[in-house]
Amino acid sequence: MKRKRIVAFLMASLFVAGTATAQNPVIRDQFSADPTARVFNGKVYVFPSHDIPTPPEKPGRKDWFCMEDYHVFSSENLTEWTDHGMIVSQNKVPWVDSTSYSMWAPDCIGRNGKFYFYFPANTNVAGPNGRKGFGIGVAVADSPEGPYIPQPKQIEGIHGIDPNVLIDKDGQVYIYWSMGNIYVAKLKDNMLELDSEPLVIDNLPAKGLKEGPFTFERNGIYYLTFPHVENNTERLEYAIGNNPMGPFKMTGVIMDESPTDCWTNHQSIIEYNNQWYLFYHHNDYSPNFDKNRSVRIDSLFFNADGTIQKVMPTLRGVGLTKATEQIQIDRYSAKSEGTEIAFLDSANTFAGWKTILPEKGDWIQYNAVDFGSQKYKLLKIRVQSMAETQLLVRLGEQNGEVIAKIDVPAGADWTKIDSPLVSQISGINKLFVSLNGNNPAEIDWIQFEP
Ligand code: FUB
Repeated sequence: MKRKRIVAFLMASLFVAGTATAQNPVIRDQFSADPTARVFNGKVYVFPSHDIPTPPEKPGRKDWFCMEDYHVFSSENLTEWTDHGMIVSQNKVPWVDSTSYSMWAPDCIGRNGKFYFYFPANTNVAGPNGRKGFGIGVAVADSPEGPYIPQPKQIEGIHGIDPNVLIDKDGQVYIYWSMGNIYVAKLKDNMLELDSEPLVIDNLPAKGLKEGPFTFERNGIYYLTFPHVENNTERLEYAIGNNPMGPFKMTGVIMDESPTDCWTNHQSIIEYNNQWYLFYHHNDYSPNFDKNRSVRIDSLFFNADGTIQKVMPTLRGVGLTKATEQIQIDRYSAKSEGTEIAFLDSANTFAGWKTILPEKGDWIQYNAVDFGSQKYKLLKIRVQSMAETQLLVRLGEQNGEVIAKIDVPAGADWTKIDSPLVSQISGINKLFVSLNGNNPAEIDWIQFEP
C-alpha cells in the first residue's frame, strides 16, 4: 500500500518534470560544449562545439579553446544519444583558417526540407571590413544528420561568433550573433545572406562580456537568452520583448555562475514532449581545465507570467533510468554531507565516477528508476571496500522499505556482487543506498536483474 503511494507520487512528479531522461553530462566519450538543441522530425538533435585537448601542432596559445570540427547527436528519449559523426571540419571549409581550431558555438535550423548549419570560425581571408578574425558560415544538408555541404564563403556582413537563427511565425528569418555586443539582422529566404543591416540589441548589460545568443518564442513573448559575466564567470541571463528585433527588456537569470569556476556557460532551450529543457555545459570531465567542457540537460519551468524559473544544475539530469541498466548513482538526486563523488580513474575521466560512503549512515539517493512491471530477482553491484561492511538499498527515502542487504567482503579490488532482492519492486521509484556497516565502501554502479 505504502509502495503504491510512493509510486503514484513519483509518477505525478514525473508528469510535472517530463518523461525524457538523461544523466549529466549526456555525452560521455568526448568533450562537447555550447549545445544547440533542436527538435527535428520528432527527435532531439544536439549541435555542440567539440572541444579537444590542444594538439602540439596548433599554433598560438595552448591553454585556450581548441575545436577543429563538429559532430551532431540525436536522441528520442534524451538518455540514449547517437553520435552521427563529424559533420563539418576546419579542413573542409574554403573560407576557414584550417590551423585556427576555432570552430566555436554553432546552430542549425530546418527550413523547407533543408537543414542549415551555422558556425563561426577564424577566416583565412579578410572579411568585408578588411579584417580577418571570426566570420560565420553555413553548411547545408538534406537531413539533420548530414552530409552537410559548406558554402564556399562566409556570410557577408557578419564579423562575430555564436550564430543563432530564429524563424518567426510569419516566416521571416533572423540571425543573431555576438562580438562584444549582441547583434541581429534579417536573413534572406535563401538562408545564406543578410537582408538588413546588422543592429546592436540595446538595453542589455553594458558591463561584462555577453555572448552566445539563443532566441525562441513562446506565447507571443520573444526570449533572448545569453551568457553574461556579471561578476566573475558567465551566468545565463535573459531579456524578453514582443518583436524578434527588440526592444528587449532584461528580465532575469536562468542559471547562476558555475560554483566551480567553469568560466563559460552556453545555453539553448527547447520544448520536447510537453516539457521544456535547458541545454548547457560544464567542465565535468575536465575539472582542471575549463576549456574542455561537457553538455548537460536540466528541466526548465516557466511562471504563469512567462518569466523563467531559475534552473539549478543537477548531476541527475532529467527523466527515467531503466532498472536493468547500470545505474550510475554518483549522478545523484540527493546525498548526505559526508558522501563523496570521485573519478574512477583521474587519468581517464571518461571512465566516469564512483560514490564513496565514508561513514555508517552516509547515503545517496537516485530518482526516477523505471522497473516497469516485470519481476526482479537480483540486485547487482560493483563495489569495493578494504574491510567487511554492509550496504542497504531502500525504496524512496531514509526510512523506505529495504529491498536489498549487501554484505561487502574485504578486498583491495573492485568486485561484483549479486544480492537477492528481499522485496519485489515495480513502476518508477527513487533508490536510497546507505552504509550500514562500520567500514567505508565505494560504489561504481547498481543494476537490477529479472
Ligand atoms: O566555445 C567557445 C566559446 O565559448 C563560445 O563560442 C562561447 O559562447 C563560449 O561558450
